[in-house]
Amino acid sequence: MSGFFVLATILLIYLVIFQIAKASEYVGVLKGEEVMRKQSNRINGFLLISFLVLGLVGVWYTNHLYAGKTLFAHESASVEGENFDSMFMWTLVITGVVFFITQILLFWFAFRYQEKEGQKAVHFAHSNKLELIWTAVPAIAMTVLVVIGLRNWFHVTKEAPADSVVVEITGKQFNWIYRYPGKDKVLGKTYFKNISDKNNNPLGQIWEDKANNDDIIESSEMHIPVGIPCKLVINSRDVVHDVGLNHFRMKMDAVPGIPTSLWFTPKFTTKQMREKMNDPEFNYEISCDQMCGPGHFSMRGVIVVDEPTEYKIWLATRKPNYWTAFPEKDPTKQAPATADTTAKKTADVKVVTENKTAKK
Ligand SMILES: [Cu+2]
Repeated sequence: MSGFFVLATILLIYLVIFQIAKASEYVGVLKGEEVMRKQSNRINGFLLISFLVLGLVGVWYTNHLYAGKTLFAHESASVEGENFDSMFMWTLVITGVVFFITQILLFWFAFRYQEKEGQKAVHFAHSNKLELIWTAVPAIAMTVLVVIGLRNWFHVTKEAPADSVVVEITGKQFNWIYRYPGKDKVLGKTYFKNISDKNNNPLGQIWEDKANNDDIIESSEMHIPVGIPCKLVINSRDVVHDVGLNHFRMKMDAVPGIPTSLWFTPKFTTKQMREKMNDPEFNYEISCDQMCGPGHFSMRGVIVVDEPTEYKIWLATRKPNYWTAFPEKDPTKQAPATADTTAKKTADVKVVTENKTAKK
């Protein structure tokens, strides 16, 4: 019903405008075309200058409304991200200056130089000087911006420092899977046809590759240490996703079959950031920045930035995915001969016996 009223209102508004236009046309015929044109020129001039003033007030108001909430809501949480912040600032300053100059001139000229008695516009078909200015100035400005952008891009996508912590992050509909290379510091090879959630092989690890035996897989949170460069190897299991790390000012597409990578150095631990932001609930987030399907909105990942020692302890308590896929290879599940309590031994023996029975 409300749809019908909206439609009827739009139709009525259209009819009113149509009638006004028609009426003013008749008035024009009565008054004479010359008088009518001058009058509408004055109205247009006034409307254009009002638009300029209202537009500038609108620009000021939205900036006032969103100041500190969108861009630069907090300082970059990564060392490399600082470069991106200053790049954004420079881009904003340059495009801002151009915006104000061009928009003010555009509307002011339309108002100032409207048709007037005895005033005639100068007309010239060609000016080398003008052409040179309006080609060279934007070209130089754009080159500066592009060069700054490329320099920052090459910096975070180049080979990461040798002491980097490596984490592989794989997007899938609709969450993220994190993999750590384990003690050998090598991520084992994967093959997409091996991917099987049922067989505890969510990334398709090739078990013949021994580098896979100590790889740790996590799906709840990604932990990284503060102050140490972190290299992300980015993958996708299905469609194109995008790892968005707005606190660190980083972002990279996750493309199936084409691993991408970037690196950054976290400046603050999650704990420090909670104090800084005065928000005990604060978490570093991963957002999927590429529309990837109906569950896209739910691809929120959490990054926990720890002190290096905390990180080491956390990592040491993780189990390789190899043990999950092949529980019989898990040494912690096999009955240890010594150094354990009798109760534990009995429990382990029971597990082993059960396993054996299950196999039969
Ligand atoms: Cu997505």
